[in-house]
Amino acid sequence: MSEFVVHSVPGSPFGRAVLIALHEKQAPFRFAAIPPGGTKAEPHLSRHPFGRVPVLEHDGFMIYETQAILRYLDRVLGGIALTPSDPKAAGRMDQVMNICDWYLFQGVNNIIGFQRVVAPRLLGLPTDEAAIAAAMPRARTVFAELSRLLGAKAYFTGDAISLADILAGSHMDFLSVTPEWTTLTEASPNLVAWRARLNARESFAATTWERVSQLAKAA
Ligand SMILES: N[C@@H](CCC(=O)N[C@@H](CS)C(=O)NCC(=O)O)C(=O)O
Repeated sequence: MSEFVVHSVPGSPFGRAVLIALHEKQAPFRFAAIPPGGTKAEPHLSRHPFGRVPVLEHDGFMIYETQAILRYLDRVLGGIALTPSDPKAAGRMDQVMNICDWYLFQGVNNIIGFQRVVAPRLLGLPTDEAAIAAAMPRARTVFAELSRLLGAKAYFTGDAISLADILAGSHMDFLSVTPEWTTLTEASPNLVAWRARLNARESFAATTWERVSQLAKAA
């Protein structure tokens, strides 16, 4: 099997989802850290013209967009299946992944996560409390809907982890360090238990921001 190279930055929830999938598949990979400011410059723009992460390189094949990468990995790698065979469960998986891209990231994580974590920690910028307050109604809707879709199940599609849990779990874990997490999960203890279930997995433990930073330093 040719080498899997993940071009990303430590801390990126999208990048982490790819690393989690590789761990779930027990596939070796190399983490190629992009230096600060490097996402909007060459050589990264040749990999990803929109200047974002992650990008996966495999066997001369370069692919970006996290959902596409996750599905590619699930197709080319053996081991644990990360897509349910039942069409309804697979449909639910796809739905949750799109909720992650369109509603959980856009307008929630890219505001609350950015203002609480990225701005102060990485950019030395003050937190814009008004932006966070404005994002809360949408965040409440997203959390309520994810809680409803999860229901009493262990994972979004049933008893087994799927790509939906990997993508949603990565974003939710990023948000869990913000003070808003407690407010947002007050009415959804199932999401809190689900996150604990995910964090107990080796794939999540091995891909925390700290662990990926260590990987980046060692590369
Ligand atoms: N639709 C893209 C979104 C990727 C994305 O927005 N990644 C963020 C980091 S989590 C990013 O690259 N931000 C711009 C930057 O870091 O310069 C995907 O699914 O891969």
